[in-house]
Amino acid sequence: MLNIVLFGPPGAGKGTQSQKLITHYNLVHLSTGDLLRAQIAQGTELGLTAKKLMDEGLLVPDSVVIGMIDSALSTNPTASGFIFDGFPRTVAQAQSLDDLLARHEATIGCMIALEVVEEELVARLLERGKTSNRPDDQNEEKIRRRVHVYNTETAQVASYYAAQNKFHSLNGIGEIDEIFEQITQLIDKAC
Ligand code: B4P
Repeated sequence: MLNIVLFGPPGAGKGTQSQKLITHYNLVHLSTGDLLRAQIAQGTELGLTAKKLMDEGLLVPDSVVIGMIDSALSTNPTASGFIFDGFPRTVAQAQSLDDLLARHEATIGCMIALEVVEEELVARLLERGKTSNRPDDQNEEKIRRRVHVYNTETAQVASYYAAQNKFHSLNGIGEIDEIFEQITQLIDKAC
């Protein structure tokens, strides 16, 4: 089983690269952002709570996203592996992911972090905001808050995986296909 955490700040290219990786390696894509947006679209109580936080660029509670990942793992018992995109975003989420995978006798193979400077992130997300209909992409102040939340609450998750010798990072600026090529080389060598 190949389980990969794709990591990086908002707009680093996690969702973009995940789409290519799931085809290349025949993996299941688990994006907590997509799962939350599906709840919002269905108008569930969970979605209503999450929407308020997401629109402000804040994280939703750990218990909510961990519960979603738990059920997604259970509903894909025959998967040959998973790409975790946008999860874990806190150390508590990372610990829970290890526990959940252990129940399925699986582990994370590696974390791959995409490094992109803040001004490029802001430019990309404002550009996406013109067509994405995502309120969190349409306001520079909210985008910068998301980057701040990443720096203060999420970046430390890298140390969690570094302590297990599973952390790898790449420059996330450049052509999408070239970055994909570098990610696959890394996965084939190290994960
Ligand atoms: P996410 O849905 O995870 O959104 P994201 O981080 O903004 O997107 P991503 O990083 O995947 O975008 P991509 O680079 O692919 O999270 C949204 C919100 O949900 C969070 O703020 C939080 O509130 C909540 N949430 C989600 N998970 C959570 C968790 N685990 N715990 C708590 N809360 C959680 O794309 C960005 C743009 O860049 C695209 O337009 C793309 O075309 C472009 N792009 C990509 N690669 C490029 C390249 N190489 N060059 C130029 N442009 C590129």
